[in-house]
Amino acid sequence: MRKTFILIAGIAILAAFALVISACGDDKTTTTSGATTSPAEKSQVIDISANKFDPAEVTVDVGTTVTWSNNDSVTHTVTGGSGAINSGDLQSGQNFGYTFNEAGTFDYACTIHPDMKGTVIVK
Ligand SMILES: [Cu+2]
Repeated sequence: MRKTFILIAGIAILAAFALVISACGDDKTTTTSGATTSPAEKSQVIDISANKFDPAEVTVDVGTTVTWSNNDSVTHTVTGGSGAINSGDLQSGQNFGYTFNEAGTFDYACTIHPDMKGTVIVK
């Protein structure tokens, strides 16, 4: 009678052990799959509305693509960077993208509204 009880207790302990080990195994699998990440693309959006670039000044990493989005009701341009950046006429609803592959400070403006100015700092 007593031996049977010890045997049952032993089996119960072994079963509990097996459960803990399998639970640990599950955790490990979840952690491994959760750690998988894809590299983030570098991008920055600048909104154009109410005759303003918003934000007017941005700091980005080398290789970042900056996209200007004309959400205004009138045509603007994104012109500067010593001529490197030139969107031409950007109609309402149009976007213009430029990838900055060199570090530096790039000032730009709208040729239609010279008061509209912005700066992209690339580091
Ligand atoms: Cu403009």
